[in-house]
Amino acid sequence: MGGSGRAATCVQPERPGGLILAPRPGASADVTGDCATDAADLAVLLQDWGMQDSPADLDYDGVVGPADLAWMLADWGG
Ligand SMILES: [Ca+2]
Repeated sequence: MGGSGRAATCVQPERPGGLILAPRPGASADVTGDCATDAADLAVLLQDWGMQDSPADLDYDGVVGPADLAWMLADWGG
């Protein structure tokens, strides 16, 4: 296995270079890359709350906040 820790069947799209305000259609809230949106992803989101340049910035507005939490909860278990 490589150093990424991500399964080959769970490839996340590349993050764009700039900020995108619109949500990603059909995007997963799987922050940890384990192909499931669960407590581990929530832990990362809460740890990075208010931070910039975090993988938990699911809506790409530049900061981890309530919209990202809502996104994650909507994708919970997915
Ligand atoms: Ca965000």
